[in-house]
Parts: sequence; structure tokens; C-alpha cells
Amino acid sequence: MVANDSPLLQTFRLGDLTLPNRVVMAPLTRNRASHGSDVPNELAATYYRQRASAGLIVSEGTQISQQGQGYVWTPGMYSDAQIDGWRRATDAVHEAGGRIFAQLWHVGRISHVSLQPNGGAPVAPSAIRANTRTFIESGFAEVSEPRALETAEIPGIVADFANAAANAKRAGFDGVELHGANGYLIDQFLRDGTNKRTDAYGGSVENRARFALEVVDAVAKVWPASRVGIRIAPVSPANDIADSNPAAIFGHLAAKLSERKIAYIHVVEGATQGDRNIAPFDWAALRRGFSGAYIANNGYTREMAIGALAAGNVDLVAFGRPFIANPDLVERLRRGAELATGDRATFFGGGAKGYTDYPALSDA
Ligand code: 8OZ
Repeated sequence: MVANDSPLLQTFRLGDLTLPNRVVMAPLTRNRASHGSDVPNELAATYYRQRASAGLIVSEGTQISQQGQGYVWTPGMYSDAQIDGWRRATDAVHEAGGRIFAQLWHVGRISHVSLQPNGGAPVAPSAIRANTRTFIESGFAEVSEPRALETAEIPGIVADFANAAANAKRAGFDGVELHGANGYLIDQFLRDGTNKRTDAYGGSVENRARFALEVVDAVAKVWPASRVGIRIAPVSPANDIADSNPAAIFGHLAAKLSERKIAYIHVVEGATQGDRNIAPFDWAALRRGFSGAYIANNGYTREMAIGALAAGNVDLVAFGRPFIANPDLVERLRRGAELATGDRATFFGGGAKGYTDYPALSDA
């Protein structure tokens, strides 16, 4: 047993929200939206309700438009039916005393023609195909060759983010997190490995950050900045992304996000779901360069999280995979109880099995 003065159980003031603890449920792609409509169904409401003791839940990545979808059966935030479906989940979380932000997602080039409007090419800052796979109805598939966005198309995608942010409000979310990590569209603009543009959105760090900041500004017209966060993964090679100088682009981004007073940066430290030390990076400097809260993520154990919080290095710690098989993760961390291990075969796709059937300790 551990006393309730554990750093994990301290409250945290995130903008105008008071979080009851420092444990964030990280966004987790689970591919269980209703087939054909990408509506989050009753199972999703149950799944999120079961995890409502998190200080904050960040929803799974939720595409802002059909063009923004890169995997089959991920939920959307652009149709009325999707908004209604999400309303069930946010009501369930709130009834259980929790808080939930929607993660707004555009995959950019990490997609497949079978998922795109009219079977078209996925869009990206530059026409460079990623060396990676996605999963589509028939199973894993190489991602498709993208086309480069015309400059004139970019405001439309910014507007899609703003529209999805407004839809998230209608759906009862408490805020929104922009998916700026893991090699998806916002990240593709940020990095010089994927952004070879010669217009105002490419080249210098100022230009490469322009798209991300335009999205932040548009979303922060719909929500107070204190209800907006962004997830970033400065050195992760996820989805074949690369940059020649991550400290430069992410340092600049942090400074510009500070001016906008958004609530938090949610930082995947190291390789997503992998080596935390894949490349050197000064996380403390990134945090110092940002005015809001710092949510740390990636392979944190209970001990690491307590240590980082106690040292004052981080404000909140996000746990991803541990939340799959431990709906009451906060209680287990409080007790120092053993954590259950999730079954990889049911991470992506399927029904209740491996989704809503993991018990809490109190169920035993
Ligand atoms: C796992 C499978 C599919 C997508 C990410 C949204 O890496 C994802 C994702 C993770 O951010």
C-alpha cells in the first residue's frame, strides 16, 4: 500500500479544470467504430466509462474528415451520427466523474486509396510515399503514394480541424488535443524529411510550423486555449518520419504555442512504443520553453512516473497500453498492484473481447 500523498494522486490544475490525479489515459487506436459509418458505438461508451478514473482521458485518434482517415474502423468527428455516438461516450465518462478530450487527427500520407474519398490519393505536404503499412478492410497494406497539397487547399484542411473541434464541443468533450505526433499530417508539415515545400508552408522552421499554428489558432477560436492541447513526438521515427534538427523545429513550436497559451504539450519521449533513448533530446529544455503543462508519455512505469513527478520534471504522465488491460489503472498505481497485460491480438479491431472485458480489481 502506498499513502495517498503519492505524487501520482495529487490534483492538478489544467487551465480551469481540476484533475483529481496526474494519470492521463493516452490516445489508443482500437478500430472498433461501427463499420461503414465510423460511428463510436455503445461499446466505446462502456470502454471509456470503465476508464473514467483517469485524471484526464484523451480519446483515440478521431479523423476530422474522411480524407484524414488512415486506418479502417477508426471513429470520425465529421458526421452527425459520429457526433451522436461520441455524445454517448462523453456522457458515460462524465456520469462516472471523469473528463475527456477528443484527439483530432488527420493522417496525411499514412493512408490508403481504399479509405480516401472517391479512392483518391492521400494528401501530404510533399509527394513522398512513406515506407510503412496501414491496415485496411483486407488486412495490412503498404500506404499509398500521396499527392502534394496545393497551397490553396490548406485553408480547407485548417477549416476541417476547426469544424471537428466544434463538433467535439457538440459531442460533449471537455477539450481537444491535436495529433501532432507519430508522422501524421501536422508532423509531416513540421519535419524537413517529409516537407519539401517551397511555398510559405515549407523551408524554414517558421514556415514548417505554420500549418500546425494555423490549426491551433483556428481551433482556439472554437475552444478557449486552455482547453486545447497538442501531442508531439520530437524524435520518434514512427511512420517513417525524420527531421535533421528536431530541437530547432520543436523549440520554435513550443515558443509559439506558449504565446497562444494552450493548455498542454503531450510529449512522446523517444520512439513511439519503443526505445526512449533512440536519439538524444533535451526534454527539460522543451518543457522550459513551453508555458503550459507538460504531459510526459512513453513506456513510463509506476516508479518512473512517481520519480518524474516528485522531481518536478513533468506535470502529468500519460499511460497508453497499460490502460488497455487495466481499466482501473489509477487504483492499481495507487496500491502498487500488479498490472494485467493486454492481448495484442485484440488491440486493433473486433468487439468487446479485449476491449471492455478486462476487469477492475474491484470486480474480483
Ligand atoms: C497504432 C495503430 C494505428 C494508429 C498513433 C494513431 O501512432 C496512432 C496509431 C497507433 O498515433
